[in-house]
Amino acid sequence: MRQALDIARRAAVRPYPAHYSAYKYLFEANMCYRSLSWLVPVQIVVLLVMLGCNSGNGTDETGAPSTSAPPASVPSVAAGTALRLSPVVTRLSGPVHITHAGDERLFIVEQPGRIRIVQQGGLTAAPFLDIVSLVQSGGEQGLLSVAFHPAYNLPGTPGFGLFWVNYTNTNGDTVIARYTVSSANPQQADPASALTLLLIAQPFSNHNGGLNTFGPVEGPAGQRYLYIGMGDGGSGGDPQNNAQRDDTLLGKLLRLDPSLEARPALPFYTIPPDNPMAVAGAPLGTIWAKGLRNPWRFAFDPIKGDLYIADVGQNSWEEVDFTPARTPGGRNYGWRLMEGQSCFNPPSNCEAPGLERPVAVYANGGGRCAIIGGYVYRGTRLPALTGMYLYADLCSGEIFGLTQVTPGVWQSTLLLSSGRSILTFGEDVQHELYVGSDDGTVYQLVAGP
Ligand SMILES: [Ca+2]
Repeated sequence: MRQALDIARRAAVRPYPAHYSAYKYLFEANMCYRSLSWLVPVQIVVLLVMLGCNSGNGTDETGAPSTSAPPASVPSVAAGTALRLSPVVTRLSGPVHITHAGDERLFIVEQPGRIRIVQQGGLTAAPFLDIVSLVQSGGEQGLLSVAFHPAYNLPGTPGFGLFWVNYTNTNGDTVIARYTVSSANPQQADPASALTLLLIAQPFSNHNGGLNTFGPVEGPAGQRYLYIGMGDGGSGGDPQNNAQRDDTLLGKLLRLDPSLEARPALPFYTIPPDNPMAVAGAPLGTIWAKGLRNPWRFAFDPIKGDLYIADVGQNSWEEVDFTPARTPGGRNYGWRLMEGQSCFNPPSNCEAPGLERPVAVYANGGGRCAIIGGYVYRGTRLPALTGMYLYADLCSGEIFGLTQVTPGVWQSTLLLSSGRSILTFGEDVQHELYVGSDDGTVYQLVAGP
Protein backbone atom coordinates (compact mmCIF):
# COMPACT_ATOMS: atom_id res chain seq x y z
CA MET A 1 0.00 0.00 0.00
CA ARG A 2 2.88 2.33 0.72
CA GLN A 3 4.12 1.80 -2.81
CA ALA A 4 0.65 2.45 -4.11
CA LEU A 5 0.54 5.75 -2.28
CA ASP A 6 3.89 6.70 -3.74
CA ILE A 7 2.64 5.99 -7.22
CA ALA A 8 -0.42 8.12 -6.68
CA ARG A 9 1.56 10.99 -5.23
CA ARG A 10 4.10 11.05 -8.04
CA ALA A 11 1.33 10.93 -10.59
CA ALA A 12 -0.40 13.87 -8.96
CA VAL A 13 2.66 16.10 -9.07
CA ARG A 14 3.77 15.20 -12.58
CA PRO A 15 4.40 18.38 -14.59
CA TYR A 16 1.69 18.04 -17.18
CA PRO A 17 1.72 20.07 -20.36
CA ALA A 18 -0.03 23.39 -19.97
CA HIS A 19 -3.12 22.18 -21.78
CA TYR A 20 -3.45 19.24 -19.42
CA SER A 21 -3.45 20.73 -15.99
CA ALA A 22 -3.25 19.04 -12.67
CA TYR A 23 -6.83 20.17 -12.17
CA LYS A 24 -7.82 18.17 -15.20
CA TYR A 25 -6.06 15.19 -13.77
CA LEU A 26 -7.96 15.50 -10.52
CA PHE A 27 -11.15 15.92 -12.48
CA GLU A 28 -10.50 12.61 -14.14
CA ALA A 29 -9.87 11.15 -10.73
CA ASN A 30 -13.26 12.33 -9.56
CA MET A 31 -14.93 10.95 -12.64
CA CYS A 32 -13.55 7.56 -11.90
CA TYR A 33 -14.13 7.83 -8.18
CA ARG A 34 -17.86 8.10 -8.61
CA SER A 35 -18.07 4.71 -10.22
CA LEU A 36 -15.80 3.13 -7.66
CA SER A 37 -17.28 4.32 -4.41
CA TRP A 38 -17.33 0.78 -3.07
CA LEU A 39 -13.54 0.84 -2.86
CA VAL A 40 -11.50 2.55 -0.20
CA PRO A 41 -10.15 5.89 -1.41
CA VAL A 42 -6.46 5.03 -1.52
CA GLN A 43 -7.13 2.11 -3.79
CA ILE A 44 -9.24 4.25 -6.04
CA VAL A 45 -6.52 6.81 -6.63
CA VAL A 46 -4.12 4.10 -7.66
CA LEU A 47 -6.59 2.31 -9.86
CA LEU A 48 -7.79 5.28 -11.77
CA VAL A 49 -4.33 6.40 -12.75
CA MET A 50 -3.74 3.12 -14.50
CA LEU A 51 -4.98 2.64 -18.03
CA GLY A 52 -6.89 5.87 -18.57
CA CYS A 53 -9.67 4.92 -16.25
CA ASN A 54 -12.42 7.32 -17.28
CA SER A 55 -10.09 9.94 -18.70
CA GLY A 56 -13.12 12.01 -19.59
CA ASN A 57 -12.97 15.41 -21.20
CA GLY A 58 -16.52 16.48 -20.67
CA THR A 59 -17.67 14.97 -23.91
CA ASP A 60 -20.90 13.06 -23.70
CA GLU A 61 -20.10 9.52 -24.65
CA THR A 62 -23.30 7.85 -23.55
CA GLY A 63 -23.31 5.44 -26.44
CA ALA A 64 -26.32 3.42 -27.38
CA PRO A 65 -26.31 -0.11 -26.06
CA SER A 66 -24.44 -2.68 -28.05
CA THR A 67 -26.29 -3.96 -31.07
CA SER A 68 -24.81 -7.44 -31.07
CA ALA A 69 -22.13 -8.54 -28.64
CA PRO A 70 -23.71 -8.49 -25.17
CA PRO A 71 -22.00 -7.09 -22.10
CA ALA A 72 -19.74 -9.71 -20.60
CA SER A 73 -21.73 -10.08 -17.47
CA VAL A 74 -23.17 -13.55 -17.55
CA PRO A 75 -22.63 -14.77 -13.98
CA SER A 76 -22.34 -18.41 -14.87
CA VAL A 77 -19.41 -20.72 -14.34
CA ALA A 78 -18.90 -23.48 -16.86
CA ALA A 79 -18.84 -26.94 -15.38
CA GLY A 80 -15.46 -27.97 -14.06
CA THR A 81 -13.92 -24.52 -14.18
CA ALA A 82 -13.96 -23.52 -10.55
CA LEU A 83 -10.95 -21.27 -10.31
CA ARG A 84 -8.93 -19.55 -7.65
CA LEU A 85 -5.82 -17.41 -7.45
CA SER A 86 -2.84 -19.04 -5.81
CA PRO A 87 -0.09 -16.63 -4.63
CA VAL A 88 3.31 -17.21 -6.26
CA VAL A 89 5.34 -14.24 -5.07
CA THR A 90 4.48 -11.23 -2.92
CA ARG A 91 5.91 -7.81 -2.06
CA LEU A 92 6.50 -6.80 -5.65
CA SER A 93 6.35 -3.19 -6.71
CA GLY A 94 3.67 -2.85 -9.38
CA PRO A 95 3.84 -6.21 -11.22
CA VAL A 96 2.60 -4.97 -14.61
CA HIS A 97 3.89 -7.77 -16.87
CA ILE A 98 4.65 -11.47 -16.44
CA THR A 99 6.29 -13.59 -19.13
CA HIS A 100 8.99 -16.19 -19.83
CA ALA A 101 12.13 -16.52 -21.91
CA GLY A 102 11.49 -20.02 -23.25
CA ASP A 103 12.54 -21.77 -20.03
CA GLU A 104 11.06 -22.47 -16.60
CA ARG A 105 11.78 -19.03 -15.17
CA LEU A 106 9.06 -16.40 -14.79
CA PHE A 107 10.09 -12.82 -15.55
CA ILE A 108 8.09 -10.16 -13.73
CA VAL A 109 8.24 -6.54 -14.80
CA GLU A 110 7.98 -4.08 -11.91
CA GLN A 111 6.57 -0.76 -13.05
CA PRO A 112 9.28 1.45 -11.48
CA GLY A 113 11.88 -0.15 -13.80
CA ARG A 114 13.00 -3.58 -12.71
CA ILE A 115 12.68 -7.08 -14.18
CA ARG A 116 12.63 -9.78 -11.54
CA ILE A 117 13.10 -13.55 -11.91
CA VAL A 118 11.01 -16.22 -10.20
CA GLN A 119 12.70 -19.57 -10.18
CA GLN A 120 11.74 -22.73 -8.31
CA GLY A 121 8.95 -20.86 -6.61
CA GLY A 122 11.02 -17.98 -5.26
CA LEU A 123 12.13 -14.53 -6.27
CA THR A 124 15.86 -14.26 -6.96
CA ALA A 125 17.51 -11.51 -4.95
CA ALA A 126 19.13 -9.47 -7.70
CA PRO A 127 16.94 -8.04 -10.45
CA PHE A 128 17.54 -9.33 -13.96
CA LEU A 129 17.50 -5.71 -15.12
CA ASP A 130 17.29 -2.45 -13.17
CA ILE A 131 16.67 0.69 -15.23
CA VAL A 132 14.84 2.66 -12.54
CA SER A 133 17.07 5.67 -13.24
CA LEU A 134 15.88 5.78 -16.87
CA VAL A 135 12.19 5.37 -16.16
CA GLN A 136 9.40 7.75 -15.19
CA SER A 137 6.92 5.61 -13.29
CA GLY A 138 3.45 6.09 -11.87
CA GLY A 139 -0.03 6.13 -13.28
CA GLU A 140 0.22 4.62 -16.75
CA GLN A 141 3.92 5.31 -17.07
CA GLY A 142 6.83 3.08 -16.19
CA LEU A 143 8.59 -0.02 -17.39
CA LEU A 144 5.58 -1.67 -18.98
CA SER A 145 6.70 -4.93 -20.62
CA VAL A 146 9.50 -7.10 -21.94
CA ALA A 147 9.60 -9.48 -24.93
CA PHE A 148 12.26 -12.15 -25.19
CA HIS A 149 13.41 -13.27 -28.62
CA PRO A 150 11.78 -16.60 -29.56
CA ALA A 151 15.32 -18.01 -29.85
CA TYR A 152 16.54 -16.33 -26.66
CA ASN A 153 17.78 -19.64 -25.25
CA LEU A 154 19.42 -21.00 -28.39
CA PRO A 155 23.17 -20.30 -28.31
CA GLY A 156 24.67 -19.57 -31.67
CA THR A 157 21.49 -18.14 -33.16
CA PRO A 158 21.10 -14.42 -33.89
CA GLY A 159 18.35 -14.09 -31.29
CA PHE A 160 20.35 -15.59 -28.47
CA GLY A 161 20.18 -13.50 -25.30
CA LEU A 162 18.17 -10.62 -26.82
CA PHE A 163 15.10 -8.94 -25.38
CA TRP A 164 13.15 -5.73 -25.95
CA VAL A 165 11.65 -3.49 -23.27
CA ASN A 166 8.91 -0.86 -23.48
CA TYR A 167 9.18 1.99 -21.00
CA THR A 168 8.42 5.66 -20.32
CA ASN A 169 11.61 7.71 -20.16
CA THR A 170 12.20 10.65 -17.84
CA ASN A 171 10.76 13.01 -20.49
CA GLY A 172 7.51 11.05 -20.49
CA ASP A 173 8.11 9.54 -23.93
CA THR A 174 7.93 5.90 -24.99
CA VAL A 175 11.17 4.02 -25.57
CA ILE A 176 11.49 0.63 -27.27
CA ALA A 177 14.99 -0.61 -26.50
CA ARG A 178 16.89 -3.83 -27.01
CA TYR A 179 19.10 -5.34 -24.33
CA THR A 180 21.37 -8.37 -24.19
CA VAL A 181 21.83 -10.86 -21.41
CA SER A 182 25.15 -10.78 -19.57
CA SER A 183 27.72 -13.03 -21.23
CA ALA A 184 28.79 -14.23 -17.78
CA ASN A 185 25.51 -14.63 -15.90
CA PRO A 186 22.21 -15.84 -17.37
CA GLN A 187 20.38 -14.33 -14.36
CA GLN A 188 21.44 -10.80 -15.27
CA ALA A 189 21.06 -8.53 -18.24
CA ASP A 190 23.89 -6.29 -19.42
CA PRO A 191 22.66 -2.77 -18.60
CA ALA A 192 25.25 -1.27 -20.96
CA SER A 193 23.90 -3.18 -23.95
CA ALA A 194 20.90 -0.89 -24.59
CA LEU A 195 20.09 0.11 -28.16
CA THR A 196 17.05 2.28 -28.87
CA LEU A 197 14.81 1.17 -31.73
CA LEU A 198 11.99 3.65 -31.30
CA LEU A 199 11.58 6.88 -29.34
CA ILE A 200 7.94 7.96 -29.53
CA ALA A 201 6.93 11.37 -28.20
CA GLN A 202 3.96 11.31 -25.82
CA PRO A 203 1.80 14.44 -25.71
CA PHE A 204 0.07 13.41 -22.45
CA SER A 205 1.02 11.13 -19.59
CA ASN A 206 -1.75 8.55 -20.05
CA HIS A 207 -2.53 6.00 -22.79
CA ASN A 208 0.97 4.71 -23.45
CA GLY A 209 -0.09 1.26 -24.56
CA GLY A 210 2.92 -0.66 -23.38
CA LEU A 211 3.08 -4.24 -24.59
CA ASN A 212 5.93 -5.73 -26.62
CA THR A 213 5.29 -9.29 -27.75
CA PHE A 214 6.30 -11.59 -30.58
CA GLY A 215 3.63 -12.75 -33.01
CA PRO A 216 3.30 -16.14 -34.71
CA VAL A 217 5.57 -17.39 -37.49
CA GLU A 218 4.82 -15.04 -40.38
CA GLY A 219 7.91 -14.09 -42.36
CA PRO A 220 9.10 -15.83 -45.54
CA ALA A 221 12.10 -17.17 -43.63
CA GLY A 222 10.01 -18.20 -40.63
CA GLN A 223 10.48 -14.91 -38.82
CA ARG A 224 8.34 -13.93 -35.90
CA TYR A 225 7.81 -10.20 -35.76
CA LEU A 226 7.77 -7.93 -32.73
CA TYR A 227 4.38 -6.30 -32.12
CA ILE A 228 4.09 -3.12 -30.04
CA GLY A 229 0.84 -1.68 -28.68
CA MET A 230 0.67 2.13 -28.74
CA GLY A 231 -2.05 4.19 -27.05
CA ASP A 232 -3.55 7.30 -28.60
CA GLY A 233 -1.23 9.67 -26.73
CA GLY A 234 -3.64 10.38 -23.91
CA SER A 235 -5.80 13.09 -22.43
CA GLY A 236 -9.42 12.03 -23.11
CA GLY A 237 -11.32 11.55 -26.35
CA ASP A 238 -8.11 11.52 -28.44
CA PRO A 239 -8.04 15.33 -28.94
CA GLN A 240 -5.31 15.10 -31.61
CA ASN A 241 -7.18 12.36 -33.50
CA ASN A 242 -3.97 10.31 -33.38
CA ALA A 243 -5.59 6.88 -33.64
CA GLN A 244 -7.13 7.63 -37.06
CA ARG A 245 -4.13 9.48 -38.49
CA ASP A 246 -1.46 7.83 -40.60
CA ASP A 247 1.35 10.26 -39.69
CA THR A 248 1.89 9.15 -36.09
CA LEU A 249 2.65 5.91 -34.29
CA LEU A 250 0.14 6.81 -31.56
CA GLY A 251 -3.08 4.81 -31.43
CA LYS A 252 -1.56 1.98 -33.44
CA LEU A 253 -0.40 -1.60 -33.36
CA LEU A 254 3.18 -1.67 -34.66
CA ARG A 255 4.96 -4.62 -36.28
CA LEU A 256 8.66 -4.86 -37.05
CA ASP A 257 11.46 -7.36 -37.56
CA PRO A 258 14.00 -6.70 -34.80
CA SER A 259 16.35 -9.56 -35.63
CA LEU A 260 20.03 -8.88 -35.42
CA GLU A 261 20.76 -10.53 -38.74
CA ALA A 262 18.22 -8.31 -40.48
CA ARG A 263 19.58 -5.00 -39.23
CA PRO A 264 22.67 -4.94 -37.04
CA ALA A 265 22.91 -1.12 -37.34
CA LEU A 266 20.51 1.80 -36.89
CA PRO A 267 17.55 1.67 -36.51
CA PHE A 268 18.09 -1.94 -35.37
CA TYR A 269 14.98 -3.24 -37.09
CA THR A 270 13.56 -3.75 -40.55
CA ILE A 271 10.01 -3.29 -41.75
CA PRO A 272 8.24 -6.45 -42.92
CA PRO A 273 7.48 -5.92 -46.62
CA ASP A 274 3.82 -6.84 -46.13
CA ASN A 275 3.23 -4.07 -43.59
CA PRO A 276 0.50 -1.85 -45.09
CA MET A 277 2.67 1.29 -45.04
CA ALA A 278 6.03 -0.41 -45.59
CA VAL A 279 6.97 1.99 -48.38
CA ALA A 280 6.94 4.85 -45.85
CA GLY A 281 10.10 3.41 -44.30
CA ALA A 282 11.10 3.83 -40.68
CA PRO A 283 9.37 4.57 -38.45
CA LEU A 284 5.86 5.00 -39.96
CA GLY A 285 6.24 1.81 -41.95
CA THR A 286 5.99 -0.11 -38.69
CA ILE A 287 2.25 0.65 -38.51
CA TRP A 288 0.26 -2.58 -38.74
CA ALA A 289 -3.22 -1.47 -37.61
CA LYS A 290 -4.86 1.70 -36.34
CA GLY A 291 -7.93 2.99 -34.48
CA LEU A 292 -6.80 1.93 -30.98
CA ARG A 293 -7.29 3.96 -27.81
CA ASN A 294 -5.13 2.19 -25.26
CA PRO A 295 -4.31 -1.43 -26.13
CA TRP A 296 -2.61 -2.05 -22.78
CA ARG A 297 -2.60 -5.81 -23.39
CA PHE A 298 -3.13 -7.97 -26.47
CA ALA A 299 -2.21 -11.57 -27.25
CA PHE A 300 -1.82 -14.12 -30.00
CA ASP A 301 -3.33 -17.58 -29.61
CA PRO A 302 -0.19 -19.77 -29.31
CA ILE A 303 -1.86 -22.51 -31.37
CA LYS A 304 -3.95 -20.71 -33.97
CA GLY A 305 -2.14 -17.38 -34.21
CA ASP A 306 -5.37 -15.38 -33.88
CA LEU A 307 -4.96 -11.90 -32.38
CA TYR A 308 -7.02 -10.61 -29.45
CA ILE A 309 -6.73 -6.93 -28.53
CA ALA A 310 -8.27 -5.60 -25.33
CA ASP A 311 -8.74 -1.88 -25.97
CA VAL A 312 -9.45 0.25 -22.90
CA GLY A 313 -12.49 2.43 -23.47
CA GLN A 314 -13.32 6.05 -22.68
CA ASN A 315 -16.27 6.42 -20.33
CA SER A 316 -18.75 3.87 -21.59
CA TRP A 317 -17.45 0.70 -23.23
CA GLU A 318 -14.57 -1.74 -22.89
CA GLU A 319 -13.90 -3.98 -25.87
CA VAL A 320 -12.16 -7.05 -27.28
CA ASP A 321 -11.11 -6.99 -30.95
CA PHE A 322 -10.53 -10.31 -32.69
CA THR A 323 -8.43 -10.75 -35.83
CA PRO A 324 -7.95 -14.21 -37.36
CA ALA A 325 -4.42 -15.41 -38.09
CA ARG A 326 -3.01 -14.49 -41.49
CA THR A 327 -5.30 -11.47 -41.82
CA PRO A 328 -3.45 -8.76 -43.77
CA GLY A 329 -2.47 -5.58 -41.94
CA GLY A 330 -4.18 -2.23 -42.30
CA ARG A 331 -7.16 -2.92 -40.07
CA ASN A 332 -8.92 0.01 -38.42
CA TYR A 333 -10.33 -0.82 -35.00
CA GLY A 334 -12.47 2.28 -34.91
CA TRP A 335 -11.39 4.66 -32.14
CA ARG A 336 -12.12 7.70 -31.91
CA LEU A 337 -14.94 7.34 -34.41
CA MET A 338 -16.35 4.58 -32.24
CA GLU A 339 -16.11 3.42 -28.64
CA GLY A 340 -17.09 -0.23 -28.52
CA GLN A 341 -20.13 -0.63 -30.77
CA SER A 342 -21.22 3.01 -30.36
CA CYS A 343 -20.40 6.22 -32.15
CA PHE A 344 -18.05 8.44 -30.15
CA ASN A 345 -16.76 11.29 -32.32
CA PRO A 346 -18.86 12.18 -34.22
CA PRO A 347 -21.67 11.12 -31.86
CA SER A 348 -23.77 9.86 -34.75
CA ASN A 349 -23.19 8.79 -38.35
CA CYS A 350 -19.67 7.75 -37.43
CA GLU A 351 -19.54 4.73 -39.70
CA ALA A 352 -16.69 4.65 -42.16
CA PRO A 353 -15.77 1.93 -44.63
CA GLY A 354 -13.81 -0.92 -43.16
CA LEU A 355 -14.18 -0.21 -39.46
CA GLU A 356 -13.66 -3.34 -37.39
CA ARG A 357 -16.28 -4.03 -34.72
CA PRO A 358 -15.33 -5.60 -31.40
CA VAL A 359 -16.45 -9.17 -30.73
CA ALA A 360 -17.14 -8.44 -27.06
CA VAL A 361 -17.93 -5.31 -25.11
CA TYR A 362 -18.97 -4.49 -21.59
CA ALA A 363 -20.13 -1.27 -20.01
CA ASN A 364 -18.27 0.76 -17.43
CA GLY A 365 -19.97 1.25 -14.11
CA GLY A 366 -21.07 -1.10 -11.39
CA GLY A 367 -17.46 -1.29 -10.25
CA ARG A 368 -16.01 -1.94 -13.71
CA CYS A 369 -13.60 0.60 -15.21
CA ALA A 370 -10.99 -0.77 -17.64
CA ILE A 371 -10.38 -4.00 -19.53
CA ILE A 372 -7.20 -6.00 -18.90
CA GLY A 373 -6.50 -8.34 -21.79
CA GLY A 374 -5.26 -11.84 -21.05
CA TYR A 375 -4.44 -14.91 -23.10
CA VAL A 376 -6.03 -17.75 -25.00
CA TYR A 377 -5.57 -20.59 -22.55
CA ARG A 378 -3.34 -23.36 -23.94
CA GLY A 379 -2.04 -24.87 -20.73
CA THR A 380 -2.90 -28.30 -19.38
CA ARG A 381 -3.97 -27.72 -15.76
CA LEU A 382 -7.34 -26.16 -16.58
CA PRO A 383 -8.64 -28.21 -19.50
CA ALA A 384 -12.13 -26.70 -19.36
CA LEU A 385 -10.59 -23.36 -20.36
CA THR A 386 -8.72 -24.65 -23.42
CA GLY A 387 -9.10 -22.27 -26.35
CA MET A 388 -10.89 -19.66 -24.24
CA TYR A 389 -9.66 -16.05 -24.26
CA LEU A 390 -9.37 -14.76 -20.71
CA TYR A 391 -9.68 -11.11 -19.78
CA ALA A 392 -10.43 -9.13 -16.64
CA ASP A 393 -11.57 -5.78 -15.36
CA LEU A 394 -8.99 -3.69 -13.55
CA CYS A 395 -11.35 -2.39 -10.89
CA SER A 396 -13.91 -5.15 -10.35
CA GLY A 397 -11.35 -7.97 -10.43
CA GLU A 398 -13.72 -10.14 -12.42
CA ILE A 399 -12.10 -12.62 -14.81
CA PHE A 400 -14.05 -13.55 -17.93
CA GLY A 401 -13.67 -16.24 -20.57
CA LEU A 402 -14.56 -15.43 -24.19
CA THR A 403 -15.46 -18.17 -26.66
CA GLN A 404 -16.57 -18.17 -30.28
CA VAL A 405 -19.50 -20.56 -29.97
CA THR A 406 -20.34 -20.54 -33.68
CA PRO A 407 -18.67 -18.51 -36.43
CA GLY A 408 -19.21 -14.85 -35.62
CA VAL A 409 -21.09 -15.52 -32.38
CA TRP A 410 -19.16 -14.84 -29.20
CA GLN A 411 -20.01 -15.47 -25.59
CA SER A 412 -18.38 -14.17 -22.44
CA THR A 413 -18.66 -16.06 -19.17
CA LEU A 414 -17.71 -14.87 -15.72
CA LEU A 415 -15.10 -17.33 -14.49
CA LEU A 416 -14.04 -15.77 -11.22
CA SER A 417 -14.70 -12.74 -9.07
CA SER A 418 -11.19 -12.43 -7.74
CA GLY A 419 -11.62 -9.43 -5.48
CA ARG A 420 -8.21 -8.19 -6.65
CA SER A 421 -7.20 -5.20 -8.71
CA ILE A 422 -5.77 -6.97 -11.75
CA LEU A 423 -3.00 -5.10 -13.57
CA THR A 424 -2.03 -7.78 -16.05
CA PHE A 425 -2.17 -11.42 -17.01
CA GLY A 426 0.95 -13.47 -17.59
CA GLU A 427 1.93 -16.76 -19.19
CA ASP A 428 4.71 -19.23 -18.43
CA VAL A 429 6.51 -21.56 -20.82
CA GLN A 430 3.86 -24.24 -20.21
CA HIS A 431 1.13 -21.72 -21.14
CA GLU A 432 -0.22 -21.68 -17.59
CA LEU A 433 -1.66 -18.31 -16.62
CA TYR A 434 -0.95 -15.76 -13.90
CA VAL A 435 -2.24 -12.38 -12.86
CA GLY A 436 -0.35 -9.47 -11.34
CA SER A 437 -2.22 -7.42 -8.75
CA ASP A 438 -1.61 -3.97 -7.38
CA ASP A 439 -1.39 -5.59 -3.95
CA GLY A 440 2.13 -6.53 -5.09
CA THR A 441 1.37 -10.20 -5.56
CA VAL A 442 1.60 -12.42 -8.63
CA TYR A 443 -0.97 -15.21 -8.50
CA GLN A 444 -1.29 -18.35 -10.59
CA LEU A 445 -4.71 -19.25 -11.95
CA VAL A 446 -5.43 -22.74 -10.63
CA ALA A 447 -8.37 -25.09 -10.27
CA GLY A 448 -10.27 -25.22 -7.05
CA PRO A 449 -12.94 -23.44 -5.05
CA1 LIG B 1 -12.78 -0.15 -31.42
